[in-house]
Amino acid sequence: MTRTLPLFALLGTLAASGALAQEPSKEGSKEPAKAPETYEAPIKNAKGDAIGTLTIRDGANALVLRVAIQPGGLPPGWHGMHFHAVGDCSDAKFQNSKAHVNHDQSKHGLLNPEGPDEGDLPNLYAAQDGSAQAEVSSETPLNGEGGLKDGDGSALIIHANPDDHTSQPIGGAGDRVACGVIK
Ligand SMILES: [Cu+2]
Repeated sequence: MTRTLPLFALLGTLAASGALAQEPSKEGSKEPAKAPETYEAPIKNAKGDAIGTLTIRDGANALVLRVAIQPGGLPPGWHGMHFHAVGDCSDAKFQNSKAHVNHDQSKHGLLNPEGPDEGDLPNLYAAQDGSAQAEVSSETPLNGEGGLKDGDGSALIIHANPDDHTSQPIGGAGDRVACGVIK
């Protein structure tokens, strides 16, 4: 008895410490699974009419942006699309949204060796009827430091022309034709 009792006590201690050691590491290694935050806002043209919707889902690895433009919303063809620095779509030329989100002064362009800036996104293609559907990802977060929902928010801007993804400052994308506030 005097020999077996300490053995049981020892096994019991090991089992208890093993259980204690496992639980915190389980919780600490991964965020508990939860649905990504979803943000939705209208996209408006220069007249202030809603032409579609932007939906952002913000996950641990990437932000996923979905753009849905209704028929008649855009001229057919390719359109540059970027996150601009201020969540203000109140003027007809959308200049209040300022330049691209770009905290580290990178060059513009997904295909530029000195880029991209944080606002850069792939082009959006509008069909013959002026509608468009796209889903793209970005490493720029929705929340937190450097996120799209910073103090003054951000804007999704759709341009008149395609972005060549290399030339400065906006890849030749031209006028700003549609805008959605991200705040
Ligand atoms: Cu732009």
